[in-house]
Amino acid sequence: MSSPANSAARVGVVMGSASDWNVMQHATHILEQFHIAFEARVVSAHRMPHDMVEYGAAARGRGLQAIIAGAGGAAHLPGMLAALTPVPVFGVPVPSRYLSGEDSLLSIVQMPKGVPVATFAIGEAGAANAALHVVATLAVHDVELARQLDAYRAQQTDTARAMKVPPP
Ligand code: RP5
Repeated sequence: MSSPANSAARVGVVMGSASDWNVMQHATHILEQFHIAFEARVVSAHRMPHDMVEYGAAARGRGLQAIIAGAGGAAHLPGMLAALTPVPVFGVPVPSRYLSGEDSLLSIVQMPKGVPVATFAIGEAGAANAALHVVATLAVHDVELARQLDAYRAQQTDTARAMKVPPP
């Protein structure tokens, strides 16, 4: 994993708690696969609000091109970061203990007009897809990354075509 303050990072992967890591690591695995420099750290909206403000305010100046933010429950982190920076924020609802992440999803997706958060599915698929969406966004201006994304999709198609049912 990249260090907490990686000056070369293009993407910030932040989460409300270390307990979110099991889900959020699915985003960092994708970024690693595509060789995109990232930093990963805990930035809790509720337990360290001043750090969150600092992180959001500094994001553009530090050269971050995207922020993937995961949180569970009253998941304010993605929306607050989106309020603090023009850098695009990709929100991942982390499954919560009592409401299975539906609370996280609604907290992240229901942003007021003017401050968007691109919101993904609850859990691992959402974390991976958030990173893939970052890859697709960066690939618009990066031919090599676009080639890698095509290869990733082609591989996925081959895997699906090779599937047999019932599974062995
Ligand atoms: C949120 O509260 C975090 O994003 C996490 O999903 C949830 C629970 O945090 P812990 O109590 O496990 O630290 O802020």
